[in-house]
Amino acid sequence: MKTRAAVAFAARKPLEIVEIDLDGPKAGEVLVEIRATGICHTDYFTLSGADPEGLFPCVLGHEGAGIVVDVGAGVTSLKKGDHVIPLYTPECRQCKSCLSRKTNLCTAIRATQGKGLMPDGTSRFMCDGEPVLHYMGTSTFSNFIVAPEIALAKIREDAPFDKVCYIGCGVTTGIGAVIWTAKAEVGCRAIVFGLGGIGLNVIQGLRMIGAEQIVGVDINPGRKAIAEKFGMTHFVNPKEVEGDLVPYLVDLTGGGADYTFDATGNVNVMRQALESCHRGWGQSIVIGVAPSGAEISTRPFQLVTGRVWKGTAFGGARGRTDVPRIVDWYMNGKINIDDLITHKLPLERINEGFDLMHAGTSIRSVVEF
Ligand code: NAD
Ligand code: AHE
Ligand code: ZN
Repeated sequence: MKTRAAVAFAARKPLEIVEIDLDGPKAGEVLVEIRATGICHTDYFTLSGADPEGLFPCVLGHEGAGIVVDVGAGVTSLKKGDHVIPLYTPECRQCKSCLSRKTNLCTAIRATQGKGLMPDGTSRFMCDGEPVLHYMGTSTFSNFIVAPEIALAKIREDAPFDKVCYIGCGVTTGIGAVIWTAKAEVGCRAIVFGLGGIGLNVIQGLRMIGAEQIVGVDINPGRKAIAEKFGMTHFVNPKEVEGDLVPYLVDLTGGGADYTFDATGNVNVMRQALESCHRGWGQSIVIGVAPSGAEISTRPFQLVTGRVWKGTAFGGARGRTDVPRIVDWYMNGKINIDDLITHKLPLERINEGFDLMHAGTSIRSVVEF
């Protein structure tokens, strides 16, 4: 069949909207019509050429929602007409990682996924007779995709695609980093570095669990008002702080934060986040994705004196289990997604979504098919 898609033919080039070929689902796979997709900073990161796993040509996008159109042989948990959110972190419930209950990082298909291929080692996308690669196992910048059954979360049918697509990455990552990775508790003090599509969901998660103090740090003063709406108690613009940022934040949080979160992808900020933690117990959660070759550093003394550095992927969420619950939270009014979706675009204007992200004008742009 044919599908309309925004194809990344090469790094650092605008996406091109073209009709490409899509093979039907093989055994264990599902054909999905994507109805809406968000644009995450990670899509830009890969398009920029900074991603060691970035391969071209490919169809980017990993924050989508849609409807099952067809299923391949052996698929039992999904049927035509089901509403789904594709998962870049699948949940097979059988691999060593899933069975460990210690991580959400299912390893069932990670090797082929990282090469832009389906689990059988081939691509379902073709353009002019040449293969086009998948991305993160999702490729939601295509109107139709094929994805493994284990990489699709079935969601309720009354949830609007143009909102819950954001649960495919940003919402789950931010809220999950607080509740599943940090396991932050009522009354804690926290600092969130980077108040974009992820950081604002960290703030929302911190408000949900009853944090006492929620400090937001961003170089874009335009983030202050929206972050306050989501629960931020103190805003810090590093450009307006005289002297070092870390002692300023340690002082502001009464000796350091119980939890800090990096949602910038900047390794210098990650160091500031670790060093702003409270001596003896503070935990710093790395969410941001950093370019190929970038490394984090600190004095080992920071760890010797009890600070903990942790990372999180997809907020520690087990997608098929947790994503439908987060959709319920949205539908029951427990979380706010609407105010974070600042722009809606047709597929033809998807490149504007990247421009808006750069300019710091958007929180999330959503493309509707
Ligand atoms: P975004 O562009 O919407 O937001 C980034 C924010 O960081 C912006 O508000 C920007 O002004 C701010 N910022 C930039 N430099 C800063 C600095 N030096 N100090 C303070 N603030 C600064 O991006 P996003 O979609 O929110 O993604 C944030 C990061 O999280 C990216 O690196 C992305 O790749 C990563 N990410 C990781 C996961 C995961 O599972 N670990 C999931 C989604 C996104
Ligand atoms: N390919 C990159 C790493 C990118 C990365 O860390 N991705 C996150 C999700 S970002 C979503 O916006 C993730 O889930 N990581 C775990 C995994 O298995 O990829 C690189 O540096 O090679
Ligand atoms: Zn993302």
